Amino acid sequence: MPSKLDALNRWVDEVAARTRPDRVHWCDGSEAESRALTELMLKSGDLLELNQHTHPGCYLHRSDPRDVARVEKVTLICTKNEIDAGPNNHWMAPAEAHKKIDALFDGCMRGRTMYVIPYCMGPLGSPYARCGVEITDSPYVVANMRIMTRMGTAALERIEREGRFVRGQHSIGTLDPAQRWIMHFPEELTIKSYGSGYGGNALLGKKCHALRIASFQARSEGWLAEHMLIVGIENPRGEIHYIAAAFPSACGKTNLAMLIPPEGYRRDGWKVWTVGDDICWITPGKDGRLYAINPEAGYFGVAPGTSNKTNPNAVKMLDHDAIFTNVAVTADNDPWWEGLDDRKPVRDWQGRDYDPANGPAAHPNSRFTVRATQCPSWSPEAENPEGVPISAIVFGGRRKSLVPLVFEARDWTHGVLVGAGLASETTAAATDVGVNIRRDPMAMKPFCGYNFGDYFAHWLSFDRPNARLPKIFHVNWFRKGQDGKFLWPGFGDNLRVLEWMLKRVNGECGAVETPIGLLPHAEDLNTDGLHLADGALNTLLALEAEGWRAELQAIGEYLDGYGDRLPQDLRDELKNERTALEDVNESSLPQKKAATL
Ligand code: GTP
Ligand code: SPV
Ligand code: MN
Repeated sequence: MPSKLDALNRWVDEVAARTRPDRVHWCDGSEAESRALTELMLKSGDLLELNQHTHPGCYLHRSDPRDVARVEKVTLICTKNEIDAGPNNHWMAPAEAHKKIDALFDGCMRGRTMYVIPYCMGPLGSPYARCGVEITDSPYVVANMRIMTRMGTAALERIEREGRFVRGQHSIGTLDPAQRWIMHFPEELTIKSYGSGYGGNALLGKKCHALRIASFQARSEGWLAEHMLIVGIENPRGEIHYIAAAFPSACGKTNLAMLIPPEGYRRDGWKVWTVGDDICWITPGKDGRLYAINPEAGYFGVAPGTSNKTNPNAVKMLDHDAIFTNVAVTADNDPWWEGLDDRKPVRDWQGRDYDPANGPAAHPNSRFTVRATQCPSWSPEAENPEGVPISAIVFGGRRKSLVPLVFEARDWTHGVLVGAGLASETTAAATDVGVNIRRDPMAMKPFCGYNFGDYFAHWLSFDRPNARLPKIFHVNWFRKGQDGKFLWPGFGDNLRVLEWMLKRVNGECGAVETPIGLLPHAEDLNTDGLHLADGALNTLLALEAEGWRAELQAIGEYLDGYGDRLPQDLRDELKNERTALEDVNESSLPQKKAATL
């Protein structure tokens, strides 16, 4: 009798015939399998044991030093027509791409085991979840996929029921950067990745499937796959509002998702619930609201900067059963990174004796992998098959000047423009970006599987009769003063800004209308117990008209790059905003007066 697994079995046989592994192992996701894999990796040196008294079940992995982050130039979207991938992506014709990468896959698993990993992105029983199968020759990838996804027998059973899955084929190859490709074939629901064992290049459920392929599918199916955290904010009345926020890589998603409220807020009964820290799939519900699920089951978070001061929940969740990649170690064999505490590392991320002359002890993009449920603020709603209703959508980036702490978009179309104009200083999360500030619409520049022009149109299409859409905001935690220090304390204190947003959502406070959007009245932002520098709040909430005129011009030039795929509504919105801004001079701003009162 034909089974819905026939296609999967055939594909696995084909890949094995090409790559020639010594063995094929189908992952069941069991404890026994995980233990055996850990043993194997400890023997091969893929994993090193960390201090098992302070960190039971924790291991260190050191990557090849040439393989420490995503590489965007070799990350391709291979649609039939180049224009469908858009100017936001690197493109290659599918036939040429398959040929190139298949030649590298030829015989590449000789002497190795080929692992077949069935996985589910999203709660196993959710109608919004989607399955995939990753084939890989890296046991480190298997161990990470086990933490990051619902992997093994249950996922295979769902695939057998549905007969539908995304195909991901991965080999670390020789790890030679000159022979590295991360290719996506959205029209074939297929991913082929060769030559990297690192994070988003190799854990194919994450950026490759849950963003690039999923965003492509989402467009035709009427939903959104976004680079967003999902956090629940519970107020003293016990009401929980969920916020989804898109910040580019290494710009604060994990931190915001698990923030600890400032002391006064804690006393008053505020609580924070973590649903997701990186990826969010959004679908309109029957009631017109947008509902979000986190397709992931773990966090692959940035280590440097994580400490008891900045992110105590993360420190707590990392004291057992975690994989650390490219961090340093202390004399006690504890994992260590810059910003953790004032102990001294003894070995750096490459295993060398620590010498400050060699740079940071932990790689700036060093990471931890840990099960979501280990986070003290983990929300059981992360398992809700229907997802959580979204009250606010937030965009933000790292901007040391110009961009205010927070502003609200006038409406959905304006919000889409605000998202489309998002820009950020670049970070260590990708190695080859090479500019200081780049446009990163909706924080999806490296992750959208199709033309951004079409993507903006898809976003706009959610504004339809009977929709009850969330408000859209823009934030910037990274504004600096003339002394080069951050003006805003950030981290837990960001809850003050989220509280302002929720007041706006509930109609509990007004705002200052400006051409770029609605700015807070200074007195509506709770700064009790904060010690901001003199004039800091004024700067954080001011509209710098001159600078914004240049910013909107830059946004316009950027968006023009999408030619006739750019929706006319966005062009019109930007034009109106620019016209309104022409009439504003710095001294006429009500905001400055409000902020200094
Ligand atoms: P990816 O996992 O790459 O997508 O990163 P992310 O967006 O989850 O960023 P993450 O929360 O890991 O933060 C990245 C870096 O920014 C860390 O070094 C943090 O310590 C720092 N950071 C996060 N939030 C804040 C903030 O509110 N203020 C300041 N100054 N730094 C922050
Ligand atoms: C990011 O860069 O946004 C990450 C890390 O979350 S990776 O999985 O490598 O993409
Ligand atoms: Mn991310």
